[in-house]
Amino acid sequence: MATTYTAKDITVLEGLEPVRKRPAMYIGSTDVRGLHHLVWEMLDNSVDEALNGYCTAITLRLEKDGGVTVTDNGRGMPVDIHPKTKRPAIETILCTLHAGGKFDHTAYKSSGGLHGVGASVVNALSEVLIVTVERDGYEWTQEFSRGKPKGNLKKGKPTKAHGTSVYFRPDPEIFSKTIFNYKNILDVSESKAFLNKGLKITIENARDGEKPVTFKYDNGIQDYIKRIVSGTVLVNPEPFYFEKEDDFKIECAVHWTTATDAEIHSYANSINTSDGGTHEMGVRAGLTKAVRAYAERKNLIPKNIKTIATEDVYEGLYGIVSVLVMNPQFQGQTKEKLNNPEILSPIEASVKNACEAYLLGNPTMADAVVKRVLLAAEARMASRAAKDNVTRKLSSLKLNLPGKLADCSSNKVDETEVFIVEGESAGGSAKMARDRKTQAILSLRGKILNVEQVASLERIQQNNEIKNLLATLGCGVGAHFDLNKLRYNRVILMTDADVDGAHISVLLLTFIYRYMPELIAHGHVYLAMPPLFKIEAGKDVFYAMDEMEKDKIVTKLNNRKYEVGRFKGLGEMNPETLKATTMNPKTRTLMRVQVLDHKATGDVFERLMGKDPKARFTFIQERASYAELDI
Ligand code: 28G
Repeated sequence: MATTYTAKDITVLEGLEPVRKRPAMYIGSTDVRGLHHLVWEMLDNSVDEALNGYCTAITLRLEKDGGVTVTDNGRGMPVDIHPKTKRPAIETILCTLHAGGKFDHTAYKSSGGLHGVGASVVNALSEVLIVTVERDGYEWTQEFSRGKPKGNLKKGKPTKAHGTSVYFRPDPEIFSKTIFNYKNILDVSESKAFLNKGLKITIENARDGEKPVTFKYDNGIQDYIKRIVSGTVLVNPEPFYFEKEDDFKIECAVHWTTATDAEIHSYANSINTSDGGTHEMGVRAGLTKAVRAYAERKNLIPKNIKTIATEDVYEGLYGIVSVLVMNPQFQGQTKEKLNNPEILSPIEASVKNACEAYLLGNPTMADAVVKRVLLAAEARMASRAAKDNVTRKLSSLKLNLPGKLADCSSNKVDETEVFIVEGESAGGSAKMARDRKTQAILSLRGKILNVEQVASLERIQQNNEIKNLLATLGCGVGAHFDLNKLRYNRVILMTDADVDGAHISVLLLTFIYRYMPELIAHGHVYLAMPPLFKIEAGKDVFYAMDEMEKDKIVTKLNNRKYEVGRFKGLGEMNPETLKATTMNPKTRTLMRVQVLDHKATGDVFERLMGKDPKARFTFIQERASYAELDI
């Protein structure tokens, strides 16, 4: 293997005193976590050699004396004499802070954040460190204590091999605890093996007398994803796998499962980026675009689903993203987020292309994936509808509802209704008679506009009663009408069973018919049918909606003595009677307003609400005597 690297490429910075003075600044803490950073640092140095294609095997050995030995078969730390320091490169690497080659940017390195502190930090914080290098035909050794050389670099026996081996024993003056966690070391080592396909990592544990464990995964992250999804139901039995290297290297493997949660494990230069970052974002966006494009191309999206969202594609998705970048930018409190903006759109574009090709090439799996994604989209829409119900309730807390509205308490639009009543006393009775949970009362107490005589919607909307009505219904008006925002399932006009009552009903119906016709078309508008007569025969009480009904009842009473009373208005009825006759869904009669003939209806309204008051009233009286006041 040709090595053109020489000692003059090293940038010398400073000594190791600062590291021993403030260890936490370099390794995060001096507890067990910090202790393990020493191991990760060494392991990462070896992995770096592997990332750059010079190392195929790493051994990590827990020693009986509490130390650790990390060995790799890479190029070996350079041993030539540095022209400035006149010391061997290896000594400079281990005894100077931030010592690094000038050509760093041409190689991948796992260094970044806490991990990037260098072998010198490990040296500074170890009571003993012995480095053995095989390179340039010989074995070389040097020993250190607490960051200082115990002697010069020694040239040993000749060897054709190459590699680096570092034994270190953490300094008990620095660390509160110096016992390594074997299980933790196994786990981290295995993930490094998964992320570097073909790399052999062996863990020996002489300390506890365990058998060596070797990790080697020739299919890298594809083996890793298999492990992660084992035990779940797969939607695509073969993962989507993608790999590409130009300015940087990207590799990802993805399974869709029937699980409702999701996990993307992301790594940058073999370091776990648990907070994600630009690599993960690029993959997510690429997958979404690919699934969307495929589903659109194959016409698989039903009408009720507006669009496939990123979150739909993400549901049940298990994936691994691994990137290698020259200059990783780690961000965030714990440096566990990758922030290299330049990789985002190339990743998105290439993942999109590759995933779309994967879907097109595997139609059976692709259709299963699309089905899974559409299911998530449906669930999302259903939960949004449920949320809207809550929002409705919340919006009533915002006090933008009229004071004249006594709202109901239910969040479920489907079970609710609003009674529009006219007048103070009617409103009072209705409030007492209602079921608070499902029935709301809006009392209109001012002059209701005759909209047929007012030119613009703008002017109509300035009318206070209309304003209150619009705020109560919530569904907007005219071009802004949105039936989904209707706050009640039934809008019930409840006016006195007399000429004035009918007049108000017609005014309201005109407004609704002109400016929110969908409300009628979808069957949301009703007329309440309060009784006009009360017939008492001894203990029996009967109610009649009109003359005809009254006559029927009276005839049936034969020769019994009876008395007929006439309600002047809703306000006159006691709440119990109002409830039983007009409001209780179990005992009342409602009339649903329907438009059967638009042309005829328009004419009727014009006649009703036009300039000729005489024509208007005759019509109402005529019609009011019939039970069917459909328009
Ligand atoms: C055994 C414990 C951990 C290592 C190497 C190989 C080279 C090296 C190490 O160079 C200067 C700084 C970063 C590149 C590089 C050898 C180039 C040519 C190396 C290790 C230059 C140090 N020949 N293997 N350092 N680097 N293994 N394992 O530490 O930019 S450290």
